[in-house]
Amino acid sequence: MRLFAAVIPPAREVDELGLTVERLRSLPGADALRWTGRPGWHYTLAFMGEVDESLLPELHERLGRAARRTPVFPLRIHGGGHFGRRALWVGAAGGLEEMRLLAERADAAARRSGVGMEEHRRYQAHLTIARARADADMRPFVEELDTFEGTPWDVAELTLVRSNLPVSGVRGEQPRYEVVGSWSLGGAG
Ligand code: 2AM
Repeated sequence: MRLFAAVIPPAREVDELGLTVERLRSLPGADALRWTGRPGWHYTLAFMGEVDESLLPELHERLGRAARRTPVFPLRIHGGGHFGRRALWVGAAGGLEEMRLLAERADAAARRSGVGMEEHRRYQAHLTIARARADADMRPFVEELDTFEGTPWDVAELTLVRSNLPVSGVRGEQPRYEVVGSWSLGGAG
């Protein structure tokens, strides 16, 4: 199964972001983008790709340990950016150092469980809100996001998500995400 570890923002913060994304979708050029589905909004910590089921018990154990070793930290949705001319995302602010640590620990947990992880890119906390099929000018959207500042929350869980890729062949259909595990961070209730 195709898996990744993530931080999932709470409903209230997702609602706030939803209002801003609605506004972005009314800007010129928005129709050329494929907007990601709000139920799937997440900050990826570590993308694992296809993971053999036999690795799951150890993976769960190690992710639990990675979570416990990382203290609860504050986070808020903040600003935005783009990767090339194809991906538009919102960023984060607050406990970015703790978030990077959690991402490294999730990556190490997967690696040590036998998951073939890709080489690290520099960790950049981002939540993808739209992708472009062809090169697009993301700047007007990023400018609009510049002043976006979400309500802070405490990140208290590391979540393991399964991504079910669309099988319909319908253009633009989104993957279906399913939470398959979650672990409390250190000190979380
Ligand atoms: P993205 O949002 O920047 O596309 C599920 O696919 C999640 O894992 C997405 O948030 C995606 O990041 C992230 N991811 C990281 N590396 C990936 C890869 N090689 N293939 C697909 N998704 C990847």
